[in-house]
Amino acid sequence: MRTTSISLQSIYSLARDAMLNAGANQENADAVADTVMRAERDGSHSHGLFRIPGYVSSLRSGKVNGNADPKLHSRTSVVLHCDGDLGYAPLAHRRSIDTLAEAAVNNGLAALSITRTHHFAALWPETEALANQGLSAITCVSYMPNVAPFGAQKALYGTNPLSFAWPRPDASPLVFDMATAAMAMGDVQIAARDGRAVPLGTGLDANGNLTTDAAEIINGVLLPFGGYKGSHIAMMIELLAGPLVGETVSFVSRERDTSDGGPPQGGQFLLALNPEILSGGDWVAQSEKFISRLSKIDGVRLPAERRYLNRQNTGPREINNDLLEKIRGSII
Ligand code: NDP
Ligand code: PYC
Repeated sequence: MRTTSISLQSIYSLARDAMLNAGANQENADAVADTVMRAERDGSHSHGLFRIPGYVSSLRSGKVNGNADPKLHSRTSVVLHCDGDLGYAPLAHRRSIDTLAEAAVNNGLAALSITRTHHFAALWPETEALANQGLSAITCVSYMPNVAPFGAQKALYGTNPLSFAWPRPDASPLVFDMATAAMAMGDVQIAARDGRAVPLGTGLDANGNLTTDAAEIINGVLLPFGGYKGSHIAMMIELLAGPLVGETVSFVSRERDTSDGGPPQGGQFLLALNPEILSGGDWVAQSEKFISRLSKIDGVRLPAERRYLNRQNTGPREINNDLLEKIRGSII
């Protein structure tokens, strides 16, 4: 794989210029570019610049509103709703997360439903931001069908990621962020692009056979992680990120999508929990004792550790040459 070394600032500028050029206004372009730059910074490659061609396609097709003006309002003191105005999710997050945090800080917990949005990114930016305000957080989104429910060979679920974060007063939050498919589709696509095999169990080819060939899986179907248990978590996410928040499930998202290469319209569920109020104040010593015990076990590493380590490196990142050429070529 041939790559070019480019600075984080240049990654941000490239993403922003691609978005502006495809019709996004400054605020929407900035919100997406910042998310993309932070993904590359942390080594979340399948959700960094790799996604820009899809972001651009859906702006150009008119499916996604590049001038979205997401509106947040309170349904109750602990239930907030953000109408994404058919834009990309990062601007809806910018306009909602602090208010969600404030509601959870004051009331012990709060939920946010986001509708009419297009999510094409990692989820850790949302949960990490809430944990940085002293809260535990859970969020999930669905997508379009590319994962077969356990026992099936046909897709019904999206790759449906789930992220959880836990606040640590003297350390970076504990965060996991994972697709409920055996592998995120973005990583399968990157493996196919780079000619790499994926582990057996990742997915099936178009004939329903297990394969390690990433390209065959793209034409076939992904499997859920962890057999029927992961499958049920994917099912839960369909309901939480769809009907619960006033949006829809992956197969309906596909039916109304224009197949322009970008993400479909969908919803997002976020829950913020204040351990200070829920525990009555005695939570830090207990959770730190647990995390310390966990991290000291031989062979264990904490989720997010890899990303935090990458984040310490402020130098340039290696970006695939074909991808760079494609993004630069899209900026007319
Ligand atoms: P990974 O399987 O790479 O990682 C899942 C989680 O497990 C991460 O928190 C990761 O931490 C942690 N982890 C990985 N390896 C280990 C290990 N050896 N020991 C302990 N913890 C580990 O992620 P996925 O491929 O499942 O998902 C990638 C991204 O794709 C996510 O950010 C997800 O949000 C995004 N996605 C977005 C979708 C959308 O619709 N918007 C759909 C599907 C996926 P660390 O990061 O530190 O490695
Ligand atoms: O990697 O599966 C994925 C994915 C879907 C939408 C955004 N990322």
